[in-house]
Amino acid sequence: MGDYYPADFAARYRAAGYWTDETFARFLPDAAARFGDAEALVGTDHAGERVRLSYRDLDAAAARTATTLREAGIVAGDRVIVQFPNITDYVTALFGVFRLGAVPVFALPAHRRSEISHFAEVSGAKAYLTVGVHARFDHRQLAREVVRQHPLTVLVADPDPQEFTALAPGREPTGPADPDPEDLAFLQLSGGTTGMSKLIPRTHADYLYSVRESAAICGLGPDTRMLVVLPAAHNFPMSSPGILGVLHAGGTVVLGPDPSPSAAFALIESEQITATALVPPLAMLWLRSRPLIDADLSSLQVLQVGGAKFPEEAARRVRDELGCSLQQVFGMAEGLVNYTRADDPEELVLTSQGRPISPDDEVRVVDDGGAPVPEGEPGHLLTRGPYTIRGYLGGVDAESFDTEGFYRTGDIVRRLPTGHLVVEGRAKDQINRGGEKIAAEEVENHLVAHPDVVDAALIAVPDSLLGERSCAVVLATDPPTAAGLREFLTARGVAAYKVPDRFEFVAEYPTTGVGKISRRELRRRLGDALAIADES
Ligand code: OOB
Repeated sequence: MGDYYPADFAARYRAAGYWTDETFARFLPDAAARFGDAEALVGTDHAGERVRLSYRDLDAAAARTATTLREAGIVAGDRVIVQFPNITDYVTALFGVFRLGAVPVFALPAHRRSEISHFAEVSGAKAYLTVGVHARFDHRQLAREVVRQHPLTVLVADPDPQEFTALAPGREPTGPADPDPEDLAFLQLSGGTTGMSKLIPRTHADYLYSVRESAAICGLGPDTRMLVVLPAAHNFPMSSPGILGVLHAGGTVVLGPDPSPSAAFALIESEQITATALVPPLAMLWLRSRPLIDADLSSLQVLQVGGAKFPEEAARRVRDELGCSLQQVFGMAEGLVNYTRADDPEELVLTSQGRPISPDDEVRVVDDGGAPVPEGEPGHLLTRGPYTIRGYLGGVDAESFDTEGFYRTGDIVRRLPTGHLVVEGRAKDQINRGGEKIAAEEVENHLVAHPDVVDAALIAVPDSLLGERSCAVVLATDPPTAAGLREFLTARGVAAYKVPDRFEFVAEYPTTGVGKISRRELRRRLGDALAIADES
């Protein structure tokens, strides 16, 4: 059994019925037994072919993919990096890995050599599952670069896997493994604040509890038809309630490769979609585009928005302009997920980010010194509970967890008397670029590797569409150009969304009392500069 939670807490979560014997190895076999011929998954495969799979078909495809993985040498407990766009091969590969009792490491399609190599190193991954070409980028070339440093077995969902193994269903099925429900099920990625992003160990029992409860809170059932346009491996579309919630409840997952309004609206109409999840910039784009696109969206009952703060003005437009209700979702890959509920008063749905899933989610809102703030006042959000991690992979760090095991989210929130949370800001050194998280230090480390860069600070600047964009404030001897630095970062294999949106070159930094770079002062100065630029 894994030691992911203290024994007394684990016993309590079991006794409360939160943690059960269910595991991801048996997830699809169980769903196939319950839902058989019902439609489970709709989408396109790696070849662009339209695919419709029943629960039975999907389970069979995963069972045969597991055979391919097994023949490639993957066994229970192995870590396997999984990097896919929103295609049906992702789901069969993922459940193939689960079936073997192997442990997926979830990469995003945007990740490049820097990130994939890092995941390989810290997870000790044995294999890497990916596609051939996606969005004009050849993942086989990426794999080739990664395996130079890390000896990974690479399987590629493409008829031409080149020197790698083809990821396709094998001839025979492989039966499900029998992992311990309290053991590691997969590794999720943290948005990160320091260095490279840390890996988040989630267990079968803790995660499946959040999946089941999320599905119940969101009222999912066999009639649910959910469109997934956000990157499918992110925690929000994966489990809040996402792909896993829908498949647990017997509904249909429709994978959309393209979140643009024209593509998504067409799918909503043709697939009779009832629910979908977006980050705020996409929700705002959908709102703006609604009058311009002729599509029948009447099947859509609920739009979930999360990953970053949804501006209230936009929230107020959802019902009238998209003709569906809004659900706000405030979650984190480390655990805690909050939802506004269907029967919440409208004002709470529009102005809060919801309340926790579980009655045993412990929430503390504290001041800088760690003392609780009065109810309704902003403070640091700390949390502990039946599906929130107690430490990252590789051990507890005192910065992220307090002595009682509470996770320091880095978010500043207010808690209302109803238990709903309102996100007011952030204390962590992270940029939230429309839901995509960028750890300032990670990008700064890449920048200071440039021979002309003395020091660098990455800060968030407000943006009307993305909420925030990133700006690198660079101290350099012989200032390189912004274009030169962008190229430098790209050549280092950094994902495009982490490359700063703008660069400012300075001769010195404002410092704090203790001599650290004052990001607040940088933001203020930059804010002034931007305001002046806007006026001119
Ligand atoms: C989700 O997960 P992560 O791990 O990518 O990012 C978590 C962080 C939170 O700590 C917070 O800073 C921010 O993203 N965040 C929000 C938010 N939802 C997430 N900030 C303001 N308002 C919101 N509604 O982003 C995630 C995981 C599961 C479900 C939904 C989102």
